[in-house]
Amino acid sequence: MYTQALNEPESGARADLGDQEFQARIDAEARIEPRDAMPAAYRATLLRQISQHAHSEIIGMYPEGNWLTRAPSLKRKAILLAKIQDEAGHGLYLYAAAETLGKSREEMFDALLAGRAKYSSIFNYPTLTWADIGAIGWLVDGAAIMNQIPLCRCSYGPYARAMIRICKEESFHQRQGYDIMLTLARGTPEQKAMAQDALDRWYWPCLMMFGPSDQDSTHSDQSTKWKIKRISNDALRQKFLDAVVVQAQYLGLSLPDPELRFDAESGHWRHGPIDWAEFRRVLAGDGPCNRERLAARQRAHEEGAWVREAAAAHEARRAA
Ligand code: FAQ
Repeated sequence: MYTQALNEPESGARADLGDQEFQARIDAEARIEPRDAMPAAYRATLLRQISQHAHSEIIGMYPEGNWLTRAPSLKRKAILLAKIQDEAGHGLYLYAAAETLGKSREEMFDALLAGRAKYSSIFNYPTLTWADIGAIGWLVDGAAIMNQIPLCRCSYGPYARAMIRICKEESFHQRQGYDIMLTLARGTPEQKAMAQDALDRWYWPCLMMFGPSDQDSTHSDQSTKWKIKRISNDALRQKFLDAVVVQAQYLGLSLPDPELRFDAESGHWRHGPIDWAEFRRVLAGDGPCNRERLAARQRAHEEGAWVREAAAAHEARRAA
């Protein structure tokens, strides 16, 4: 049985599509729009992924926000401020895209604040030095772009369209991070050591960002059939690694992966074993900063209550 979108379908939209007919539309590369009929499971999968993605953008502001007051120059501070504001915007586009599937923003916020919703594992790691801001831009935004470019062709229209602008902004984020790393790597021996230390700490968590390996990924098969996912977790991780190895070489930094090797037959770099136990621990809420991130978000929500109340009062007065 299919659920209807929140609103009645516009004339012409069919609520009675069968599974095969829906799949045929997907196979023909049709864009699914909010008022179209869709299987309940397709709607639920999108809501899960898009809301997790939105939460990631919002929680993702915290590790970088930690360095806003300590950026090494006015220029670096202005760039970092703009980047963090972009992340807030990405969260808002994504919440708006998720709302078109029939879930309210308040419900999504509640799930995040109550610790029921997931967000990307990567944002549960600490930013110990300024070089971490470089590593986040270079590697975390680099991984995010790798994952998000294929999402611009996702079968669900509002998500795909949101991703186009997000990817453009992520490219600037990636470049600013690499620029910080380049400056540090070409700086004093202490600065270069700081860049190396940041790379050492962010490399493995970034490889984990792409999600479990394909054989352990619960949603990949169905999401690929529905053209929500276009490239598998492992294939994206591979593309990321191939890019990062060359970029690290240019920086004169080494990857903390003793088993890293070039496979001449396939033309790809191969990483050593990923510590999936650590990944599962972070997902279960026991990463280095899970509690801190959630507490910061809860505090911000409480402290922002007066803004929501003022906006509601203004709207009520305007309507009257
Ligand atoms: N962290 O079956 P799969 C950014 C969960 S945005 C936490 O493979 P799926 C911008 C997964 O949810 C970064 N959980 O799942 C920025 C599922 O759990 P569930 C976020 C993870 O959905 C930069 C279970 O494991 N990007 O960085 C993770 O097919 C700098 C099984 O996994 C997106 O969200 C993880 N890393 O594939 C901001 C992109 N990986 O729901 C600030 C959109 C997996 O059954 C500063 N999302 N899980 O309870 C996606 O592409 C997909 O959802 C994947 C996972 C690829 C993340």
